[in-house]
Amino acid sequence: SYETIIRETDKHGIATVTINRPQKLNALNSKVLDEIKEVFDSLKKDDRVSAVIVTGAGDKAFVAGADIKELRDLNKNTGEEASRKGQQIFQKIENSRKPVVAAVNGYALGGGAELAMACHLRVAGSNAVFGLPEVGLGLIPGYGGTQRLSRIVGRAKALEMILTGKQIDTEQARQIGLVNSVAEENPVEEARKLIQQILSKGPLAVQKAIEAVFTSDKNESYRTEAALFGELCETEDFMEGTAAFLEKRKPDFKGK
Ligand code: CO8
Repeated sequence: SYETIIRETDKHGIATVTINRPQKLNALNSKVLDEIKEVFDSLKKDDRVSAVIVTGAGDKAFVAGADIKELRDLNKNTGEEASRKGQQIFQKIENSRKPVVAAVNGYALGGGAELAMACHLRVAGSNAVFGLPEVGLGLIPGYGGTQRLSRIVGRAKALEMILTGKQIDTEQARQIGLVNSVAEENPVEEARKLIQQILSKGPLAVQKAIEAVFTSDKNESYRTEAALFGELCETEDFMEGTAAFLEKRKPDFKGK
């Protein structure tokens, strides 16, 4: 039983994890992160589960990012720690040897895009929106996004998205390879079809293939991302960026 997550399993052993805070566009507060950790620990141990779909509740958002209200209290140390903690939770998803597919149904921004990128594959509905808006808050992505986006779409496109914070739609995301396939109707059903193709193959080969593909990703770069994220939490720009979001106004950055 979870407060912010719904976990279901179908008769084929495909589990669905739904992030369930629709009134806040499924933003990731500490409770959601803790529950993502718990649910992936339990899915790993559950022999009835062969694959996992991650999606968001409601028809507007997959996940609209880390909860900006909670971000406001961070300083250099707690910012670095929070980033490391989230990175490690998302690493659990990537480290799953059961295939994990994100079914992106609406906004996947900031930490939400990072959550989708930590999944092995991504399927999107026609209303999906991807973006890393952190620079607009005086921040950088802190849940592995600076590393994973480059690996998925290449450094030039990744830098463009990270530096401008611009949002892209489903079709643009498909063109750059951020999305593997587009659902005509329901992205969860499309993810299920993709998973069924995978589950018809040799199960051990699928596990080893995931392990082989991600083997080079365990390096210091995540630690650096977290340290830089922490440094930014000490700046006036960060205070201004997050305050501006919550006050629903444009930020006035001073570069300090
Ligand atoms: N955090 C907290 N609350 C949020 C968030 C969020 N990320 N996104 C939406 N909400 C809330 C809104 O405040 C609003 O609440 P209320 O009704 O109480 O005012 C409710 O959800 C509905 O949102 P809107 O009214 O804003 O809906 P709109 O349709 O007008 O806009 C958007 C939708 C465009 C998605 C808009 O909500 C938005 O821009 N959201 C923020 C997107 C964003 O900047 N995300 C990045 C956050 S930073 C991040 O993810 C960093 C990750 C790394 C962290 C590492 C260490 C901690």
